[in-house]
Amino acid sequence: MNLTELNRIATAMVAPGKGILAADESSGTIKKRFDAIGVESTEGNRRDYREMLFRSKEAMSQYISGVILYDETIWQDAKDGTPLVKLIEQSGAIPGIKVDEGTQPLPMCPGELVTVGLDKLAERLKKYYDRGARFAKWRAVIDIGSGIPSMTAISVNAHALARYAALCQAAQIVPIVEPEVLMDGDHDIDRCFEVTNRVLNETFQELRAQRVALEGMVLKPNMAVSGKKCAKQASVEEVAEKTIRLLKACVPAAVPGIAFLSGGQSDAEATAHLNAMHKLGPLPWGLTFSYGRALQAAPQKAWSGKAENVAAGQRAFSHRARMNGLASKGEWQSSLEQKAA
Ligand code: 5MM
Repeated sequence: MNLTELNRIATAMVAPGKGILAADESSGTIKKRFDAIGVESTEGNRRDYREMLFRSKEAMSQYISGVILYDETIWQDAKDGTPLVKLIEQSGAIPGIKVDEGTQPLPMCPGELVTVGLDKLAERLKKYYDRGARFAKWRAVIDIGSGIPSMTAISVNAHALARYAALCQAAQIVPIVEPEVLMDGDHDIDRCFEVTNRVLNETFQELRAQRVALEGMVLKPNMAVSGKKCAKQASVEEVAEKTIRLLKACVPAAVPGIAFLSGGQSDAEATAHLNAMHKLGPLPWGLTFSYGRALQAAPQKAWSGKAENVAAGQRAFSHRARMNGLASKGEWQSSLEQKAA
């Protein structure tokens, strides 16, 4: 393992002003997104949509540091025959790959899930590296509800995250470690804080136990937020203050960067929260975005599957990427959104 090189890539992934595009929707998830805009989820339509994003010159060259791909996409070519991975590299961004194989019910723990995909992962990582992937992603899902999460679910998911991260580093690939505490439910922000605290502590304990080099990874956590159905929604300032307090308590300064998931927040909320956190600096790690929905909802709507809308889709993507790029430096203002509208 070349740790200097892993650290160089991890640092580039969280460079100020830039963040990660999570375009690794599995077939089921992208179908849901396409259903919402009335587009059939065929292999060709998925390719055309992602090609539109990766050819968005302004977004990709100025605000996107890396792209997380799904297995289908990493092997696909653009309409002109250029591999989609090459389009990403040519824009100056780093290609990455989602390597988990989704979730399964966790035995003896009703309502809880464990992420799977460790079998043969070493072989798959080698193929992805040869294709150009320089980082990977594995997402664990922790739900908050009555009597859950159990320590069993937190512990087995943390164990799998660390096993994955060690395998990535051995294959010279930077692991994005994503333990997502879901924001579905009616819990308040303090319950989210308490559960995320337990999840992050357990995750770092496992990472250390399995000898993962913290300097060669990126953490992708949820923010401390109120559950979507909670009657009292925390303010932007409270989310920023509690999230930074949580991360400072749990994430060692050796970790080069933290890139948040958006988790179902609106585009504007995800941007405002990241921006507000940068007002609380200096911070010991790079802090940026690795959004899926909060970067793609607007371009999906603008594109709607029509070739004549490609330029509009790219404009919408570039706008959200720019807003989040500014937020990753604490330089975003809500008036910039109104101007664009
Ligand atoms: C883009 O969505 C990713 C893949 O999800 P599925 O495996 O369910 O299709 C997802 O892991 C994503 O990378 C993160 O949750 C961040 O995306 P959001 O939309 O939460 O920012």
